[in-house]
Amino acid sequence: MKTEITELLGIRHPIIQGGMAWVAEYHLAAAVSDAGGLGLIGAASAPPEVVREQIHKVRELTDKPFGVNVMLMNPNAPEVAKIVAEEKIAAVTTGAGNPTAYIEMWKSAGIKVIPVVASVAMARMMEKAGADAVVAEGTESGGHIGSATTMTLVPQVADAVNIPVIAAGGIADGRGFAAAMMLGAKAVQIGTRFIVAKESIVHENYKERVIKAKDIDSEVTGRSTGHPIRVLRNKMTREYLKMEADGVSLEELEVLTLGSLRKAVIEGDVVNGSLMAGQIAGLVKEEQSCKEIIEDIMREAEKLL
Ligand code: TUI
Repeated sequence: MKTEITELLGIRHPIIQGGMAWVAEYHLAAAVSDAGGLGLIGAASAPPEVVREQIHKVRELTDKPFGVNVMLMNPNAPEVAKIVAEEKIAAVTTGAGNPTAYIEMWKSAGIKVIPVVASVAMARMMEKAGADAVVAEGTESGGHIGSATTMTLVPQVADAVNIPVIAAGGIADGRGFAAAMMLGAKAVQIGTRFIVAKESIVHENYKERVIKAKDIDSEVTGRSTGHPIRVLRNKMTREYLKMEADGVSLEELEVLTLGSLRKAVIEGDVVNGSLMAGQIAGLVKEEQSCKEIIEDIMREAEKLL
């Protein structure tokens, strides 16, 4: 399927991978790109030199285009942004902030710039700042979220900007893909279904929680802190939400979440860890290769469209 996004990025299928912290490392990024999507390294809070190593490792595994997601709340973001420019990767996506300060540097390195936005105002601002496309990410997504749903956000962003829009949040199969196209998107960003990919290094316990998740197993922690995070319900979320309701301090809440994503992804601690996943986890039923996932979605979507 050819769209403005496949043309912009030089990829076969209009599917980009979410820049998931800890999850989106080089094995997953290379596998998604090799399968014809756009794979991404999620820089998250990794030290800048680790991001450079990850970029080099993707290049050893594939000659296809790939990107890096720069998480702007990371204190190291300025250094990561510089490394990304030096490495002249194909595309950058950004999350959890405003990337305006870096856009010129990335564009002059020939990098396609695709900020993730959660509002029409931010999408407009990014178009003015020179972005090549935007990801409109609905509140169904896992991790750090805005408040508008994918169904309401995508058509409003598509009407507001002249650059192509990529839909994210709640999409995991060909039906979701086709619906996103109907809303005006030119590609989709998928996270949760790739957590359980064969090439994903996520601990088996975490993958099992995603595969066994039901429609109502999604929870949002941290609404009171201004940094809402969508995860699957467990002991950590029950304790967190109780402490939040009791009005405990930000510092105490932070102690509970600090390192909790690493605990889940690497150690497989699905009791105390942070199981970031989107609301669509209930639809994700099996571990498949990235190639199988992408081809499944495209086959179903092409039939529907
Ligand atoms: O960034 C994400 N999702 C994420 S980042 C992440 S790592 C993390 N861990 C703990 C605390 C915070 C982050 C896990 N998941 N998605 C993209 C996204 N960006 N969603 C919403 C936004 C966003 C929010 C505000 C984008 C721009 C924005 O603008 C604020 C401003 O500075 O004007």
